[in-house]
Amino acid sequence: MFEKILIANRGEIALRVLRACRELGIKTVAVHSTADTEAKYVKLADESVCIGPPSSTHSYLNIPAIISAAEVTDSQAIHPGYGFLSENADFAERVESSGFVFIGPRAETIRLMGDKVSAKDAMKAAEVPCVPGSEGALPEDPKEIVKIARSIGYPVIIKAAGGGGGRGMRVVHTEAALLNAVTMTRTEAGAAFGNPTVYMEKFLENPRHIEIQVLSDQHGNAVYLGERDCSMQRRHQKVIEEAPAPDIPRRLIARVGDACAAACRRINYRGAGTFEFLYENGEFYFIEMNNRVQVEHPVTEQVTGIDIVQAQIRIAAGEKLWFKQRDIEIRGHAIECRINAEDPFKFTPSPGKINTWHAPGGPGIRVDSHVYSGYTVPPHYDSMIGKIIATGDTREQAIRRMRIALSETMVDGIKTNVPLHQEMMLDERFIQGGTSIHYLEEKLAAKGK
Ligand code: MV4
Repeated sequence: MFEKILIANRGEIALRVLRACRELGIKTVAVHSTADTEAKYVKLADESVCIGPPSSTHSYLNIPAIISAAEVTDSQAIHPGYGFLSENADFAERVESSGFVFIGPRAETIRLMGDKVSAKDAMKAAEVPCVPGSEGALPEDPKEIVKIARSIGYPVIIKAAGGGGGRGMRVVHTEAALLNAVTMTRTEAGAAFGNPTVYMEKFLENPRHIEIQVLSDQHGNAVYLGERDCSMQRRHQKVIEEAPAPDIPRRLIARVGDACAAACRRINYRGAGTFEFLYENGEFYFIEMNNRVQVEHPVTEQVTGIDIVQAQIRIAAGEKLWFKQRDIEIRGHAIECRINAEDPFKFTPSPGKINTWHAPGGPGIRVDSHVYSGYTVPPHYDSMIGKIIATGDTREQAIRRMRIALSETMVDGIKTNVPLHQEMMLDERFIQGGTSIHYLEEKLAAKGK
């Protein structure tokens, strides 16, 4: 096992990784910008290194500074968390060529999955169900493009190979709008991702976002840890996640989960990963794969009892998976509310000093947050200040516990989205479960009228 790990991230996930390291008896190095010098997780780490000014470009995205920090502290491995450099193949490569272990997939895998066309090709070859669409990238010939769209049937969606997470896509409803949309998406993709390649899919009008968590070791073993429902989102930012997904037959999950684990074995995947699917009319359609630990990983941990961050570390250190698929049981139900420093209904960021922070507690409540009374939320980064995860025997119990937890949560000094979550936990359609990816935005739009 590693003796010392450098955590190349900040905020709640830096603290989450730190806790995993401590439980495994591994020393930690926190790297931080000058805006995070006073952060509690920086003090909790065994060592800390300042890697630059507040702007993430010059600190948390500063590859040479992070590699130097690993060198001067004699770290053996680097955990990238989520966001920042976590899915940067060049970073993973530089980490490994400098003699450190990157806690994540091989650079080659990150590159494969970063290109959504090659990711989909790989998944198709592995028999993971995909959205019907073009065979790989769209050709140049306009006649061919029209033909492909006709064979798929409108509406279609044009997506950038270099995009993902909702960036670089355009929905097309008619043949008249097709070629212009392809040209525009190509131009934007070239500018945004340095890659004008686009592909086409059938546009699914009202799907749910269901994702499968996997773990895959370096010895050919892979398992899936069930699914998460992340349909409750606004502008591609998830707001509430849960596990298991309401009302999806377990045999369907088992079928798609087995396909994901098989795909991991086939591509020799290393570490934790997430297969993102759209789910509509009882069918799963693969869209993208994420190569990192995700914000919402705790709901899976709560219902499986498996510590995903510790698993990432143990797999990176070369351990064999210590359990089999048949050992994994989904028990109870977990719901996560992301707590953001923002106006609860206007969504404008609300950084600043938190005068009072009272975290909730009690049966089934987990709080993953790095903030405390007196902490100042810097304006330079993501507005998420933590996550409340409520677990119960049933979904109803998890919702009841979340309502109580939200009522106990006191944040004074900045605005948070706690009132939005309180409203959601009383929302009839949420309580019913199984809403589509459009539900929250439609609800907010209706309220605005
Ligand atoms: C789609 C889609 C409908 N049909 N693809 C958006 C994020 C990116 N990961 C893929 N996205 C979508 N791809 C087809 N063929 C609808 C979306 C989409 C979406 C997906 C997941 C969660 C939220 C979303 C919000 C809007 C659109």
